[in-house]
Amino acid sequence: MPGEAQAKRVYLTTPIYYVNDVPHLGTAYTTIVGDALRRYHQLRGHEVRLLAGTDEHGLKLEREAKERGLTPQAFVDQMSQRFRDAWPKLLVETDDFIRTTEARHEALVQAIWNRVQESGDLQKGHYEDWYCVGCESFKTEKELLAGNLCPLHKKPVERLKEETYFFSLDKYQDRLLDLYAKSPGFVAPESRRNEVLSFVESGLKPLSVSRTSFSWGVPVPGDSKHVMYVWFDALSNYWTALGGWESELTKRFWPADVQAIPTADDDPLVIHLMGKDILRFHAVFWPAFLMSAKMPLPSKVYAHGFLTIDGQKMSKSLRNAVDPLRLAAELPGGASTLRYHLLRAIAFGQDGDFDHAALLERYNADLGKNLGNLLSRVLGLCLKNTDNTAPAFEQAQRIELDNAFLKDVQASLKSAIAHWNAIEPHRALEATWAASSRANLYVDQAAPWAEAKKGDQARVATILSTLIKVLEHLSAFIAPALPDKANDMRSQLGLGALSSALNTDRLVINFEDCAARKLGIATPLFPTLDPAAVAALLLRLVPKKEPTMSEPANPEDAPGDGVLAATLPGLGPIESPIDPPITYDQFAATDLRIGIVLEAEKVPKKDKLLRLKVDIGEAEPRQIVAGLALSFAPEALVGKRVVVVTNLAPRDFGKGLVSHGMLLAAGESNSLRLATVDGEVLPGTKVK
Ligand code: ME8
Repeated sequence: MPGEAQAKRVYLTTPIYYVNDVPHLGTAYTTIVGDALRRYHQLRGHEVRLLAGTDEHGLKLEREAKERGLTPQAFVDQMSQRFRDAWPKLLVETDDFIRTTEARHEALVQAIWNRVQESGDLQKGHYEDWYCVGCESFKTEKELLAGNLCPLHKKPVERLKEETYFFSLDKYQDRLLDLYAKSPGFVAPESRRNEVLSFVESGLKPLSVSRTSFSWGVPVPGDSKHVMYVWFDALSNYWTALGGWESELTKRFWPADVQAIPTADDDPLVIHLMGKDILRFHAVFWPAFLMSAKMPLPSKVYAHGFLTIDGQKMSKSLRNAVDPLRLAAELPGGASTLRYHLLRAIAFGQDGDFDHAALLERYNADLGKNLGNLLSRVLGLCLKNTDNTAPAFEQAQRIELDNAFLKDVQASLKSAIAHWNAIEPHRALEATWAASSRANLYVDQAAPWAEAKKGDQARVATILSTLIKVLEHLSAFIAPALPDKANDMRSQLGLGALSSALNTDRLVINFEDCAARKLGIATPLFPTLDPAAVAALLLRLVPKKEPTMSEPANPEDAPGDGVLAATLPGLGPIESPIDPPITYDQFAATDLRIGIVLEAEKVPKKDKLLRLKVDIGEAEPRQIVAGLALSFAPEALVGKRVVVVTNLAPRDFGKGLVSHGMLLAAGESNSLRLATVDGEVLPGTKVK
């Protein structure tokens, strides 16, 4: 029913990502979900807007720029561009991309600040607490891990003491609780809502919202000693990007109702998407800032789970991140395959482990053998039986078998729509693929080849036109996840590319009319990969585990072999070709530091391993698990200066034994010699 859709307005936002590193699969995930939802709403004829952007202020970025010898502005300019360039490669279309260093943003954040001040909610004072620069957030003692480590970044927090403006967050406790009660869908999913409720119920304290110890931020109006706390600045982007109070976009996309409870069908929905790590900022601080500034609230904050690798959060700082652009470039089916896997394999809202092998399995099963095969089979049958034409038919010709099939497909597609509406992409795709599986079953049940053999051309035409009709629907229903493949499929079905138009629902389910139509040229949409191709692709895609001192992947790879051993006295040269050249930047990506071994002990039941505590100039010594036991008595290592690779992803040896770095050494595993320096260099000093 094309008339059914009221021009619902939906404003979707992704987090604006920190530009201290390049996009990774985690940041791509939220962005892809945002894009899929945007495409879904477009197909429904809704007016939709997707905002992405970059978060460019704060201590973390100021420090990062300094380390690279760049001004903060030059650094963020470079890095923001990487994000802007990345998303289209993942078939993400955004309507705007905001940078917090843009004048359009800064001026409006200051205007919001002024309104908060006018409400009497900002007081100057002094603050002292622990701060995680990675999170750009204060931490209570209770939240920290042993050794004063941030639970998320596993890095030491810093003690901060400075003059600050406090925002009266406590004043908004009751209004926030009222909001969660009156608008139960404001925080989603449900499990996260409870988490937010208990945080707010446990009592809110004034929040420090300005900093004086660095200057890379939006200046506080009227007090140039202070810059705004990066989260005050960052959260405001969702609103500043629309252009301020008077702009047309604000009027169309930001609710007018201060309580954020959509009352009319025509009210816009504002949906903030994010990971669970930053829910509190969005569900507590942001609405409180808006309440104070007497501005309307968003409709929903939806926090999804983490993508993990081997059970650990995938993140820039833990250095275990997967590069989505490389995956999109290497995978059969390109970015669409990656998008489909992420949207389908991870239950939106929950954590999900990312696994390359599972991705390829899913490609073969769902895309190749299910949907791709359905399309090829039906087009093949049409080529053979109906002169590559989708035959016209009359409803009356359908028999019970056909009607039962269409009833099931309709139920699945309706369920897909309900799941897209509920922001459950995994379920929406599951339902869509249920329709595809059902169609494959129908091909077998209806057996058009048998009808052709009997010479019943009319029956063959009915079966094939019924299947073509279902394929047409599938080509639209897969589009939010696989936009380019949806159009390839349509072209094979003899249809034009999908277009969206306001108030026109392209996901209407209607199997009735079917005029005869010439079909396109059939080519496999998702050619399946044979086991050898899967193995070869995995070899290319899966990051090789760094060979560590502790457990080389095979004895030939023992660290040091062929590198320094040739120069060791008593050992002849070892045959090992020099690796291919790398650029200076690739070399510089390895953070090598001088460390001093403080403790060393054997690891029970592991002949080769020693567990070391190494001082590399951090607040706490690092634990490093190294394969040195055949070469050194533990006590012989204590006090030694060593060269440590400090930015390797942590390696888990099981039973809680995690190594946070690697030592450099040369030689055979039973006669290793440690790389060291020839003087009293301080721990933490970079090795260049
Ligand atoms: O927090 N799995 O930026 P950020 C799933 N600038 N999603 C992940 C992920 C993972 N392993 N890792 C990151 C910031 N993400 C602030 C936001 S908004 C006003 C300011 C995604 O670069 C997820 O959406 O650290 C998470 O919330 C976000 O990236 C954090 O990005």
